[in-house]
Amino acid sequence: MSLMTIERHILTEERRMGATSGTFTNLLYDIALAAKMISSEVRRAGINNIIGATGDVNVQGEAVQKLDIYSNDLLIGILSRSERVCAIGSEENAEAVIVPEQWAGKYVVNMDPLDGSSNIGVNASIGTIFSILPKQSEGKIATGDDCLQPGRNQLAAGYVMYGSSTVMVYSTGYGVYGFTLDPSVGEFVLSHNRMRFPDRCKYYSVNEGNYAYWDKPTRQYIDYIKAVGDSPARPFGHRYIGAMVADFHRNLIDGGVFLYPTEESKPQGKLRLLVEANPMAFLAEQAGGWATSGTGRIMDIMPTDLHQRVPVMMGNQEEVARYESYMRDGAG
Ligand code: P6P
Repeated sequence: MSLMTIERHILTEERRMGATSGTFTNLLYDIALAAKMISSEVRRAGINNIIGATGDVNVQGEAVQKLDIYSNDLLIGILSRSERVCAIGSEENAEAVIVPEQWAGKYVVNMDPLDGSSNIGVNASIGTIFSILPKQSEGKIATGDDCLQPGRNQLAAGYVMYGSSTVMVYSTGYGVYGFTLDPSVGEFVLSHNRMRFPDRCKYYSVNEGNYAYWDKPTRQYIDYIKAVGDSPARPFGHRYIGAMVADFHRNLIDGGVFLYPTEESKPQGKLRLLVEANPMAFLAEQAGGWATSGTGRIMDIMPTDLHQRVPVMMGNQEEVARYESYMRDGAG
């Protein structure tokens, strides 16, 4: 039986990208290594006293979990000493981390080191999200603006889901591939080859508790997919776990859409453009889906702030198009 490990797969992807320096391959190796280490901590969180909040609040105004800090420090430590990265934009850091000249490389990484961390205490799925971009600024030392690039500039993106098993999903622009961690040997092994959204949209993922706060077109769209009907077969099932990675992963495998729309108190939605929406939008498009802010392609948005938020609807292409028609014209 020929096992395709993520390391071997990354090598084939790098050749397809025409990148031969090995730097890109090594960067993805580093992220896979960090994923294995975070997975080990997540699996032991209830034993090694790493569950729970630190008592701090992050730049997002959210309670910081111990695993957030562990994951963020680990990824920054590995990436900033890898000689492949020049700047890191993290959900946990107010400013971009600029790598010193002696360690600086040619790639930028934007990341959410531990997404959905409110799920830690209840043993529900959580994830890591990453986005890899080219350095744009002149000179060896990056600037914070190197992190502020539109999603269409991404060279690669992916996520790690710490669920019933640990799965790493990534794309370098040549399709989406999923690897399951075999803890007995510590290897990510190819388990989902060329992932594509199924044609049928089976699920929708949104926090229904916020229905009263949504704009009217969003409420009308959700009412439509909950109504009994054909073409498409409705109502869609509702699945929402409070971690974007887990909801996205289920919709990618079973067919579905994920939404986090604007609300009265969240005029730009909740999700962060650079560390959540853009990497997941890259994967959505690579898997034959689409990703919109409701009024336009997420990956075309020109960022102005490291932590700017964006309304999100992504997944099944037909449903994303339908939602955009509701947002443009009212009821479809
Ligand atoms: P709510 C996690 O905090 C996150 O950023 C996403 O992973 C998730 O989809 C969303 O927020 C959940 O937000 O308001 O429904 O709890």
